[in-house]
Amino acid sequence: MKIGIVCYPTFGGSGVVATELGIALADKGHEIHFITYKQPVKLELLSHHIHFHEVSVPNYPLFQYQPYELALSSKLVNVVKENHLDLLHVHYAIPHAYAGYMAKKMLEEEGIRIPMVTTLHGTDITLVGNHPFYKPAVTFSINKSDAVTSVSQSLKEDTLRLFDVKKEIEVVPNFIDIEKHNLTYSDCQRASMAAESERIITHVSNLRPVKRIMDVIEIFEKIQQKIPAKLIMVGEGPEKEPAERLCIAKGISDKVLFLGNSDEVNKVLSFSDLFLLPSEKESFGLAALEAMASGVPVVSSNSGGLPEVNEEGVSGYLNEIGDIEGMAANALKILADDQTLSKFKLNARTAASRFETKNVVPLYEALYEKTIALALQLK
Ligand code: GMT
Repeated sequence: MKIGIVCYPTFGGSGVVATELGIALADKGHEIHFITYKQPVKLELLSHHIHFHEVSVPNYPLFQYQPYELALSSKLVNVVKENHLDLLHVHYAIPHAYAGYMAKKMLEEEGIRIPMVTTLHGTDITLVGNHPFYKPAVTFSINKSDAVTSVSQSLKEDTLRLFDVKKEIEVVPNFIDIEKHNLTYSDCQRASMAAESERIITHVSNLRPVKRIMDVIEIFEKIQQKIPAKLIMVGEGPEKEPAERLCIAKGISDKVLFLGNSDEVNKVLSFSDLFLLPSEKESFGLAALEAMASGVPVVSSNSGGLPEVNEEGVSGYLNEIGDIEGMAANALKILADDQTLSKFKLNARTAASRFETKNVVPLYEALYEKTIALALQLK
């Protein structure tokens, strides 16, 4: 199949999933066209199966806001026509599903019918899309998609609760290439982060308020009062500075390393002992799955789709949002002794294997085939 993938190219769950999906589909012989404003961060290599089409928005002083949707829908029309695409798969409803629908309508005028699959990722539904300024357009573009998927059962339920959606929503979970998480580390790499006697706790995110970064710091503060430990914070975002200030105020800044955005998350995970994800909302928690795939147990909140990923008492523990005491106590249970920690590490990897690429990508392929066949019938 010839598939156009529309996504955000930046660090962040939906862009990573879309990119990994494109790479996995290209490995299976499909022709993949990424259409976005920058080459996706995880897309290192272009090949004869993988193409990248950049959407540029010319800057015109009349506009206070440059019209990205307009540029994207025009680009989609051209890419679909020039490359004879069979299907568009848009990740994150805003504004991708909307621009995709406009492109479909323009193409129909020329007798070209292309089906569109929309994947809902989380904040496009629970945070941003739900805002009254966007809601009518998001509802419209979900209902006008030829097929809709969500990354968890929880997100499907949120979508049906928050929007007047008439389309069937199929749950296709996020996925992971376990082999890429088979990394080993040298003593010297670990030693650059922590002493041998210290446990390494890690958090990876875009450091936005929804991730409850201050909870991460407070949970860690309690852990390090009981056992020697270091906290590694990976990512950039608005909560970074307040978190750094909190570490200074608490007198623990020598135990917390802020690494910024990193291409070496898997390396950091390979020597981590515990992952913290106390988010306010998390439709799936790809970061938790990546940690588990690296054999790192997870202490998380029980929000959204996290209970579908992190298995209570097996790959880690789940607490109510904001339960700092509970999360610290559960972290200490896991880190208590080497034997318990090893058991949780092993379990985390086994639990992650439920989401292996080879089990999930065929679900998308089957959906594409069904959607294309339906579109052909309607011709
Ligand atoms: O985690 C983020 O805030 C980034 C965001 C995104 O859309 O890039 O992540 C969402 O999509 C990920 C991939 O499907 C999910 O794993 C995250 O749970 C989800 N984030 C939220 O729901 C807050």
